[in-house]
Amino acid sequence: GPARRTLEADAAQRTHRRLTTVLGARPAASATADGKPHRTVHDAQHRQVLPGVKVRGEGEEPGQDATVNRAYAGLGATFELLLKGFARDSVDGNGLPLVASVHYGENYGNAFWDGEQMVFGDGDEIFRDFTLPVDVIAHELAHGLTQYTANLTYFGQPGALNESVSDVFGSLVKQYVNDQTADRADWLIGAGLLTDRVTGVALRSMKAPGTAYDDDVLGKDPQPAKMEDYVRTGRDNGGVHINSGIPNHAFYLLATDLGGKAWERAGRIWYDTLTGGSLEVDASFADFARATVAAARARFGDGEEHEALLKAWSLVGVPT
Ligand code: ASN
Ligand code: ZN
Repeated sequence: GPARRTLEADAAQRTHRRLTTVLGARPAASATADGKPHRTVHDAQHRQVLPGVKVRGEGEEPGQDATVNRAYAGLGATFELLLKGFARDSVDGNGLPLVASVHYGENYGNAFWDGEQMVFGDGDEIFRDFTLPVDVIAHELAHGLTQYTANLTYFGQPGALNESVSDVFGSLVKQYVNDQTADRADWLIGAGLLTDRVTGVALRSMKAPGTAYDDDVLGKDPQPAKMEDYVRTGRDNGGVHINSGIPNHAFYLLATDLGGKAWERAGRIWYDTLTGGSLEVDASFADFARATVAAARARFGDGEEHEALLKAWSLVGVPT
């Protein structure tokens, strides 16, 4: 059959990634730090050259291209959750303009954050247009949030945490735009992205990692939900899109145990952990779990959040 497909970073993406480390003092106020989004969407016109032709700027009316309009709206939704949910002005906390390029490459079956902007392909025989699921848009933008905060190294456990944080904020943005409580959310990442040639419902499931697809071309969803099933591999940057299932499931367990809007308490604990400055760039799952416990205590005291959090990490086999 056809070669197995994955969502690993490809060579083009590695070339594009220009990771910067942002350390030290809070940046000075910038002209764009005004509590409003500053979005620009470009059309790469099926070439692999960035950013491409500017097609929609902030405040401009929607045009005819639904992909452009979805990217613009997805950037806006992510900006809004950061601002309203966490009082953060854009991904850098300082009004960073949000830039996306759509129609990247020919039959390009992926989307990515290149260190400076988001990039979306139109898909192929396996994946549809990557702007279709708002959680995928938010996932890519959340890579920017992580870059500007904990800057988790994209390999092994810190890499899987980097991936998981993007899934968490991706899912939270979807729940926020749908005004959904944790019990009503589907906890899928990329629902509606797979074409009808693939047997599956999404890219990943935070509720039931390992069950999103099972298909001749894609193979079976390889995600574990707990430490005893942790996958040791050199592929996919040491399994960053695989082992992210473990912290993803811990977040799901916490959010559904607490109930209500997931961004208000579970999401706040993850946000505080990511932005609090105590995480090392090479944090392990256990380091991250302990940092969430400290963040929960600082934010909510020793109440039900703390108890639910210890239970969630214990259920996935990560020590706190
Ligand atoms: N879409 C993938 C992601 O955001 C691309 C990558 O970075 N491997 O994780
Ligand atoms: Zn990612």
